[in-house]
Amino acid sequence: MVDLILTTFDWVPEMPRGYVRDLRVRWALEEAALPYRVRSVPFRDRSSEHFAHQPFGQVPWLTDGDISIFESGAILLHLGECSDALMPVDPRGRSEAMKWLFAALNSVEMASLPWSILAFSGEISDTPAGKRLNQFLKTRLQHMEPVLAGREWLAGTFSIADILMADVLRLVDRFDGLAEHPACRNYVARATARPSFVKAHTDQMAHFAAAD
Ligand SMILES: N[C@@H](CCC(=O)N[C@@H](CS)C(=O)NCC(=O)O)C(=O)O
Repeated sequence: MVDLILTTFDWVPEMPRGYVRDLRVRWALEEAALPYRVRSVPFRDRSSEHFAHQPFGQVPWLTDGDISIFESGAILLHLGECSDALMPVDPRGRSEAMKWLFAALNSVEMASLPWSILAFSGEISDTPAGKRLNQFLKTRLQHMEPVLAGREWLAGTFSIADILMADVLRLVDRFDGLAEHPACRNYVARATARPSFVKAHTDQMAHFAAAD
């Protein structure tokens, strides 16, 4: 019996396809070869049941038996406990993975997400807010650059930290924000060349296309 059920929207507009955060969870589940099912909830009419699982009315969430988890970082930490393919086994390696997982969300994504929103609307280079966000992101990328130039994966072996960091940087790359940071760009390229990413991405694209 499959206990792991990943919930995402039934449909999203073209623009976010391939970037909806259920992809992080699909990617981790594929890396760990854990069996799972994908369930859809309406994008347009969000029910009280939806808010009971995800208090912001967003996706994804994962149920593991009677445990329901929202926040992609928390879901990946949960899955990291289930599989050595997602977390180093030694305490030092696990601590590295956890630090970098939080760094991806709290230090990089907190700069990259507002940057991406402005980059998408073309307001990065010609508004004061855009220029400030550009500088903010640049300082984060400048510090990631030597880290990623010096190692293949953040915690030694591939882990949930890489799923989050690569997915966060992938969105920056989409708007050409890694042009001056080749180590960050190469890291995204090697992470997204992994068969588990390719499968997760293909499955997400097919899922949303099926609803058109
Ligand atoms: N911090 C949350 C963010 C979730 C999130 O932003 N989900 C997006 C899809 S990627 C969403 O549901 N957007 C619709 C909305 O905010 O109404 C996580 O990492 O799980």
